[in-house]
Amino acid sequence: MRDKKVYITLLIILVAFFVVMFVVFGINNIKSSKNNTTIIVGENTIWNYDKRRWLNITSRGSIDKLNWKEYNVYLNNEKFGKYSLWHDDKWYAFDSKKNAVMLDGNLLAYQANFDMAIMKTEDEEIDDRTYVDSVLEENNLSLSSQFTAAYKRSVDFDDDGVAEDFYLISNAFPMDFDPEMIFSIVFMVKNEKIYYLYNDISENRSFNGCKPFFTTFLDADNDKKYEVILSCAGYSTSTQVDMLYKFNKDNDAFEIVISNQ
Ligand SMILES: [Ca+2]
Ligand SMILES: [Ca+2]
Repeated sequence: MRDKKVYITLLIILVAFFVVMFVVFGINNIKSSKNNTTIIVGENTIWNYDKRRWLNITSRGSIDKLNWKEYNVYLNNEKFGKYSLWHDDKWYAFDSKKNAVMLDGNLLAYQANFDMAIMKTEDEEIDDRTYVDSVLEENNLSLSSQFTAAYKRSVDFDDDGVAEDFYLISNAFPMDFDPEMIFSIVFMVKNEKIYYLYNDISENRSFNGCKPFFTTFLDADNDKKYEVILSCAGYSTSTQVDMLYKFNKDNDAFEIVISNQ
């Protein structure tokens, strides 16, 4: 009799445990699987996220379906407002009275069934060259290399209350010097460890290479973990590459979730 009571109690505890687990994790899972968004990056990239999958939208028919919808528009990482967008050879914006509005700056726009967390960050000067020098050295590049872009952004990317530094160095498209190698390197430093995002090094064939820039730090899929959109412009502006990176904890490394190339 006593044994039976113990079994029943254990069974009740077990059932209660599974019910709680389902309520906590199941509901969160169902909620997050319903997140969907369309993100526009510059003139060359449209990403769609639905049912946990990212897709590039490239066909004319699919792009036409996005026309005249209202988007949350950001320019140079600053909130610009809600505007209808229309795409022809590039994106055009219109206010609620269908008056044309100038899009002057790096465009990021999204439409989503959630409020996207987009971090406000700014390029900062690199005052301490320790990590830049160690990255140059590690990639067999001269420590006296000149740059055409060199800055960092401080972002609490993993939300632990301490900012990580994202460095960007490049000598792509040099005008007044003639390096042997053209390089563009982007990396994060956390706890004195270097994590590469982008590392492109090639011989100087004049105006080859791609100059990277941070488009934005954001939580694109609303899973409460930040991603970063890194873009890269070739000498001719039609060749912009846009890449969405997330940090893969299992591999302890950044990985590209989706890219337009
Ligand atoms: Ca942090
Ligand atoms: Ca995320």
